[in-house]
Amino acid sequence: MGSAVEGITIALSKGRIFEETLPLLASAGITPLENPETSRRLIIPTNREDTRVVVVRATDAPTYVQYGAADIGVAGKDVLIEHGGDGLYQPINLGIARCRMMVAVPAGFDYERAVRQGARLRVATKYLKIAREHFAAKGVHVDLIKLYGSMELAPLAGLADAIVDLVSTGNTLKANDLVAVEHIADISARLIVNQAALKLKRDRIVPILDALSKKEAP
Ligand code: PRT
Ligand code: MG
Repeated sequence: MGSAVEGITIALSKGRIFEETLPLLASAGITPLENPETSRRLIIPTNREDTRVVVVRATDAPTYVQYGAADIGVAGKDVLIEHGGDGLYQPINLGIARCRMMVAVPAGFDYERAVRQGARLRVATKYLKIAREHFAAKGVHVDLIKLYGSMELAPLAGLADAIVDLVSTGNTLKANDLVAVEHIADISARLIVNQAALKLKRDRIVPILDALSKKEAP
């Protein structure tokens, strides 16, 4: 359990997760003392001496919590599906960082027709597991191409026929002449807790869960 044994360590990614988690932490009486957007420090103290925030990549939050390097973390449902739930307790839907997992194609591409005709689609995505399950359930044959970001570029550059990606405002799709053709899932961020930490540090973790549960999404 490393250095996390004594206090409470919370894993957050910078950007929308950090910003949208801040008011929730405040309701639990926790205020980080630095902003990861402007600070280069990866371990951020809080107003509570026994509580710190570690700044991780969004996709790494479940890993830190799974191994107990962080006791608590916040991760998108997308990240959790791809990671799998090993060693994680997922008690609360925080209802923040909301978006939709979608299939998108270039504006001129007749997706329905391609699917009807049983064409083999090339699909670029960061979300291999979600995409594989989605197309398998539909009985659509796909070649999945793993990317690490900027999925919107793939159809434009001729790498893929379609993408599976997150959409919130839809502005990125629009700016790249792509249209969403299928909704796969609604996504929001979840609180995750290390199962062993929940037992060993119950007295300190449960009040945090209680405070955040009061804000739980419907
Ligand atoms: O950005 P970075 O490569 O560092 O990491 P990340 O993309 O994994 O992290 P971050 O902070 O961008 O996202 C963290 C979590 O926020 C994700 O795991 C999602 O659960 C959630 N979330 C909510 C989103 C979005 N909305 C979102 N719009 N994650 C990504 N996007 C991207 C999307 O991939 C697309 O490129 O934003 C673009 C589309 O946005 P719109 O508004 O133009 O539709
Ligand atoms: Mg991002």
